[in-house]
Amino acid sequence: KLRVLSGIQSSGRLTIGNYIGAMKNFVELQDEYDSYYMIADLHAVTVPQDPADLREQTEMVAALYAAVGIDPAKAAIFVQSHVHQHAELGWLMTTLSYMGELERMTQFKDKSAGKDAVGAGLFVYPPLMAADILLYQAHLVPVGDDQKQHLELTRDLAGRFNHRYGETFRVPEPFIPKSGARIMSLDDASNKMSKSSPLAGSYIAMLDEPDVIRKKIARAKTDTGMGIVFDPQNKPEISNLMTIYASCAGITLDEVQARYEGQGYGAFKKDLAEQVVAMLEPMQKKYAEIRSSGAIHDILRDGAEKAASIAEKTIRQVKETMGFLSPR
Ligand code: AQP
Repeated sequence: KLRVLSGIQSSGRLTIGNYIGAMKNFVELQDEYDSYYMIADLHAVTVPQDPADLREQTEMVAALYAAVGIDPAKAAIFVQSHVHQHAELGWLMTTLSYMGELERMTQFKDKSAGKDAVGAGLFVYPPLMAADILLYQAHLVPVGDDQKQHLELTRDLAGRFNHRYGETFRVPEPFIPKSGARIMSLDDASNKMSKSSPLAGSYIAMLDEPDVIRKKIARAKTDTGMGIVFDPQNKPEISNLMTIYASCAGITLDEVQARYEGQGYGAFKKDLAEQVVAMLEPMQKKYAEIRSSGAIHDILRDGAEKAASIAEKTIRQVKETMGFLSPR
């Protein structure tokens, strides 16, 4: 079986962007692939996190994985910091990285823009992500569009390592959805919808209550024109809402457009809210069940065990190849 690895940071409340761009594919790939889905808590601390919040968010992401349909019997669900090999290979990948290529990463530029003090962890986020993927010799990495550049770097680092020390890592391929790979913010369609945004109105959290969802969508920005027409260049806001609609309803953008021909924004937004609610409600119900059952800790223990057995094999080989003296 080919292998898949991906993850989501426990850095806030997951949004429908995270679901549509990434998690939805996690679920779809689990039947065909040997799948590993982690909660990236080591990545989350590249920006300051309150300890109690971090614990809660980590458990929240884990339970959401299970709630959206990732089956722990098929896929390993695990916490990144439970498998210490991530930090270890992350360091080795950092030593393989160049300052110049890390400085070119747009996520680093975005997250450090305008800040007086920028954490070094933010700078070395991409080599840690490379380690996450390469540890499992993953063939495929399902991600949203914003992670494409980091994946390209991962491929470069794998190639560099193989070239310098001999064939060791599989060079992974990205798996990016054709539609919905970049859900934009509800209040500014030039920005990505992001779970760490301080503006709650800019995103729909997967655990937002139905009435909150309805309000947020009613207030979502739209242009002054008319018509439910998919045109990301000239009508970025309505196009973004149409993308969300298509994904939630499981239909194409053309079908959305046809369905709302001649109708106004008001009617469309009302229906969109109901589509989002209908998609999220069963997940929220399952989420509540999983959280109250306490089952998540067993799932994470099993997941980490399964992940660590592969990660340990890779790190051993890497250290041997690089010339680290093995303990006797
Ligand atoms: N708006 C989005 N549209 C589509 N996909 C998205 N992803 C994130 N936002 C969108 C995808 O979700 C996965 C998890 O992302 P992450 O937690 O590793 O960090 P991120 O990419 O930086 O996402 P966020 O939500 O914006 O987190 P914060 O705010 O903490 O930085 C990835 O596959 C990502 O592409």
